[in-house]
Amino acid sequence: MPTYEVHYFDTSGRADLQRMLLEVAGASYTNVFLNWRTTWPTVKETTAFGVVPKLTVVESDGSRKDLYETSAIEAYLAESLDLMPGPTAFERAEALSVLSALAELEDKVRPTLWLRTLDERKAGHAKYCTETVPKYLKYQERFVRGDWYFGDKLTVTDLKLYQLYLWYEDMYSSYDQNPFKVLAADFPKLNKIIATLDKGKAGEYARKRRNFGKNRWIAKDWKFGRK
Ligand SMILES: N[C@@H](CCC(=O)N[C@@H](CS)C(=O)NCC(=O)O)C(=O)O
Repeated sequence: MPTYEVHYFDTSGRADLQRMLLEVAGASYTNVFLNWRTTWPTVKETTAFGVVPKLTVVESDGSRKDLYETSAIEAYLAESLDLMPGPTAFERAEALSVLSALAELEDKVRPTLWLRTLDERKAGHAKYCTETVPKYLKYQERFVRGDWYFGDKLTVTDLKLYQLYLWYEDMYSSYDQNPFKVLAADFPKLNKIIATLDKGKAGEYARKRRNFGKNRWIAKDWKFGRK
């Protein structure tokens, strides 16, 4: 069994699902934290595309290889840790399609995070929660084929959904506005997946090893900030 290193900043961000996959599969991994001002400028020049996360795979003979780009790392870990559906390449590609659609929904909120005034951010988040999220989740709810997205097997798609839910908890729980909860009646299958994961290893990861306490949501300002 290889071991893994997740190279990223000391926040959940784009490494969240990768760490969750490793935790749920019981794989051995370490977080290698980068510091934006001290280590990152030098490390940046050593990376494939100038950005992280980077996943380092350390084989049992000590050899190492590096993988970049969030979606590629997630797909690789899902394959390697038996968190892809099957039995054919088609179902695996379907899983990637679910990940792509959920990542698109996640990306839709990013511009709002950088809006300059409090009123702009509040309005941006309100529109996102009430208009954008329901539009996307309607189709996600239809896709679910059993207790999990792909029937009776837990896959990376379920964990991606849970990771998105956790991000909404970070941002919206202090105002009781997590759309998964506000719109619970519209998304029973999605909420069932979330509730099941919350009780298991993914929930334990979320409660004990996900929040590094540095980059936190500042509710009164509707934005993330450093401690
Ligand atoms: N397309 C990349 C984007 C990664 C990305 O934007 N990473 C940010 C942190 S979330 C980063 O490395 N920023 C540092 C920089 O741009 O110098 C992916 O999906 O992994």
